Amino acid sequence: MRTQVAIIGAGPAGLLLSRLLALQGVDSVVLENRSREYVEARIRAGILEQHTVDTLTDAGLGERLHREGMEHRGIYLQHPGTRYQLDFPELCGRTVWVYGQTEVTKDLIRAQLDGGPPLLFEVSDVTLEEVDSDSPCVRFTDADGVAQVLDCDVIAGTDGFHGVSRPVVQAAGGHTWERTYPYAWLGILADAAPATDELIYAWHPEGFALYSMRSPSVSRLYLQVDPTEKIEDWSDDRIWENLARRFALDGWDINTGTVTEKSILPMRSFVSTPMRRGRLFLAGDAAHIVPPTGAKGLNLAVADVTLLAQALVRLLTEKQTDLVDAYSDRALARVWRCTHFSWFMTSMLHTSGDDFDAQLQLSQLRRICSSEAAARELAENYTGLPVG
Ligand code: RFL
Ligand code: PHB
Repeated sequence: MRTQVAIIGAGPAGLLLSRLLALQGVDSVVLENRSREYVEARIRAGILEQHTVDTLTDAGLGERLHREGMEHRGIYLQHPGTRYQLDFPELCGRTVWVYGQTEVTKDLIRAQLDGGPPLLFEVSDVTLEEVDSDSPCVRFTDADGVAQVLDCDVIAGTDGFHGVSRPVVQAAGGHTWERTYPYAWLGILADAAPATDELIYAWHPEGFALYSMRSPSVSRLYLQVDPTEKIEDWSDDRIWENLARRFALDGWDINTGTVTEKSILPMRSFVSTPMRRGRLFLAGDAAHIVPPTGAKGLNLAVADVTLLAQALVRLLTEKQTDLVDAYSDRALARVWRCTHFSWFMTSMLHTSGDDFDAQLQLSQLRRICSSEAAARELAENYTGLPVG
């Protein structure tokens, strides 16, 4: 088998890269170790920045997004007794969209299987070879158990945090930074109409809570919990009681409903540099992880592959290396901005039990709710800074 770009991993980064390359006449093959059903069922991010929506729309993937997605003009920041609305268009001229990563992935897979480049599910034993040469290759076992070799010009490592690509880059030298936070999120999906028109980020002495949604009839809610908590110890009643307490506001009530999914997610920041070794390029969670408080993970993956697609088109069709040479530094500038913003939102909203920390957090929240400059800084970062 031969292709121009071998793409490892069919998450949003790999699938969108394949699509962007195809639109520019560059061919690729996507290799995914899980099944289509598994990939389409994973519940993850829910907020798309304006640039993500624009990128998907320009790539011909905006039809269902614009029909079923919900444009949000802001968020609420809450601390006991106060719920304050940040108006994004007024503060920075941009909005965000609520449209689940699951739906983005389904749209991308459908487009790929409908006449797009090859996408192979359930491959195993993926190994990357000769990445320092101009003709690397990928060895793998296909879904029928047959050993295959995929020769290519470039490999894109879009195989997420636990993939095989990042270790290959790091083996040639590099650096990683990591911060593990002393809290986790307990997330639920519920058949309940959201009791809010926009997301609520709530500070509470018992811990952070986030009110999000997937549709007019499905809510997505999160509670800060200790990372050692076991999901079996959280009955639905206990979860709803905690949510009701942390979001409490006079004259307002949460909407409860059947819980259809619940899990506990660890939170960490992680950055791996460089994002390139020879003809192997990393993008998305393969190179970096952010805690979800800033809603940045999926959007960063889209920003990476937007830059990478431009760079690879220039390399493979114009034989110019300037953009691939600049890729890692350009991508990392945005990665660090989003890493900072995600850390900032996480640090401002999660309680540690320390009263001094709590007073600083409340002071910061009051500042954002009373200063247009402080609110604008949050709005610009939340809605996404320009890619480039
Ligand atoms: P993905 O989505 O992890 O996709 C990587 C793909 O590579 C496959 N893979 C391999 N394929 C072939 N060979 C191998 N050896 C392979 N190893 C792995 C995997 O099966 C997978 O299909 O990475 P990508 O494309 O970079 O996309 C990044 C986003 O998925 C991620 O940043 C966000 O979902 C992060 N994230 C969240 N972000 C938010 O902004 N808000 C959220 O609420 C939110 N919740 C989450 C999340 C990430 C989670 N993970 C990774 C555990 C909740 C969870 C549970
Ligand atoms: C979500 O809807 O899953 C979501 C929204 C905003 C965040 C994190 C997760 O900051």
